[in-house]
Amino acid sequence: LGGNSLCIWFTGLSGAGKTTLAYELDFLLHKEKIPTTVLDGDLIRKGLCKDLGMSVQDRTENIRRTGEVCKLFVESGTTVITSFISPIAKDRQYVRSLFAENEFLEIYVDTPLEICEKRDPKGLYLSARKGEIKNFTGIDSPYEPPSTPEFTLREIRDLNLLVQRIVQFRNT
Ligand code: ADX
Repeated sequence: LGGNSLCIWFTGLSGAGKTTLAYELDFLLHKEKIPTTVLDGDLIRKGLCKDLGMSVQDRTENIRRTGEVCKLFVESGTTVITSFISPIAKDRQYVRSLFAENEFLEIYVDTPLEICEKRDPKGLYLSARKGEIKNFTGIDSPYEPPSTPEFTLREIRDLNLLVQRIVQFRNT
């Protein structure tokens, strides 16, 4: 097939669009004959990480475990696309450190809090504002934006350019 397998790491607030983008990218890379899989925080937290909550320490462990799983996928020849808030910069840095420079891509889904909160697809922001959920990212728990992500997506919904650049990146 040519090209190395990648870890493509989406980060951003809840409701930013990470999961939607991850599955769209998965579909488009499949069309390019690149073997891929998606790891989504909501699903990982139902299985592998079901013992973890939303404290900063538990989020760190969630990201650490997920990073190790990503490493296994990449080693076995599958490009892995993740969708986790992953709010803490040093946790994302840890995952990055598991990979070679040409294997890891951080994609910041830079949707402003106001828009995420307006979308509120799961009603969680409303609950957080009412104080029913504690430690909600962006409300009473931190989000540290990436300082040098490989890509930043703001209002982009046309992923074809991103796909082209990922295909190029694979061949570096
Ligand atoms: S992370 O911080 O550890 O990376 P992860 O992406 O796995 O988070 O899970 C985030 C998802 O958990 C959100 O999309 C949301 O559905 C749900 N969730 C539940 N409680 C919280 C909370 N306190 N803060 C953020 N998301 C929460």
